Amino acid sequence: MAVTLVTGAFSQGASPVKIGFIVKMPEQPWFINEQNAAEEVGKKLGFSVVRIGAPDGEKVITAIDNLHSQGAQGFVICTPDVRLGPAVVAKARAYNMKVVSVDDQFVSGGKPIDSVPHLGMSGFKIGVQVGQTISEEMARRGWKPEEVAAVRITNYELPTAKERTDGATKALLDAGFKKENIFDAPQKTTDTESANTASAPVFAKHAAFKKWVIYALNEESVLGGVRASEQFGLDPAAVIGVGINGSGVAFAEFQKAHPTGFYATVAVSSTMHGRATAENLFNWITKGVVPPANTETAGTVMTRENWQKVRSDLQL
Ligand code: FCA
Repeated sequence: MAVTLVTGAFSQGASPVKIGFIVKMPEQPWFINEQNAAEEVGKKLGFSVVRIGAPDGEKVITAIDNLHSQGAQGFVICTPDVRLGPAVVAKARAYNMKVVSVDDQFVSGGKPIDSVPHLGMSGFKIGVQVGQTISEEMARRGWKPEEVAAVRITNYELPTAKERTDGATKALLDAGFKKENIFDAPQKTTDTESANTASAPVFAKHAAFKKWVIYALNEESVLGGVRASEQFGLDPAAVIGVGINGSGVAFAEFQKAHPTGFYATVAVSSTMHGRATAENLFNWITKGVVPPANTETAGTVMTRENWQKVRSDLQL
């Protein structure tokens, strides 16, 4: 009779697998969902996940130290600053920990760090979906390009953010949007408050425009722009804001009794992002399977009409 040897994470004597899941904005529904999904797959496969919020570089370094002292063998990270890459990689190497990045890819000398396996959305394509969705809705409302302005909320320090807004801009211009009617609102951080502060002066400065479209790297930021348009006194029907993510932020807008200027969002499965990166890291730690170098995920347009279906299709 054949005797099967049990090997792997749970064979006798092997230490249990523990990973960190570090995110830059732990209060954003996108990241909460990613961490939840990582925990869930951990329960299924038998590893534990330490949830960490690290909004700045110092917290990232402390987090890695803490993970190491807790015996974690690796971590998934969405860094608060992509330029922390080299420092994070050096620290992980010194501790012999494995690192996988999610959403925001590390940069060194202006180039992505290819040696760290990465999973993130295909920024440019998803941006194009944003621009097309705006253009289609403009056409449906019968808006003429010369009477419409755009608030482009930008974050050019973050490559995925630039890709997304570049993609949206390209699609808008291709559809006949006037280049000179696009106004930039550079935000400092990728959240609602920073976008609100950045976009408020744009409406005031270009008050001659009565119809506006708003886009950014994510729906939190678009929401900041939409709130600024409301504060400025624009009617929701005069605003088309299209975000990216497909998280609780969008669901809350779609559930309001009356439509707001937040017209749509391009939903991406944060559940899949959290699950896949955690599982990849686990397989790397336990079986030596190196995760794919770069995985790009796709998006689905979500509106008030279809949000519940898209939400359930993407397991959000
Ligand atoms: C960036 C954004 C997040 C989310 C993620 C996929 O980190 O800040 O909101 O869009 O990419």
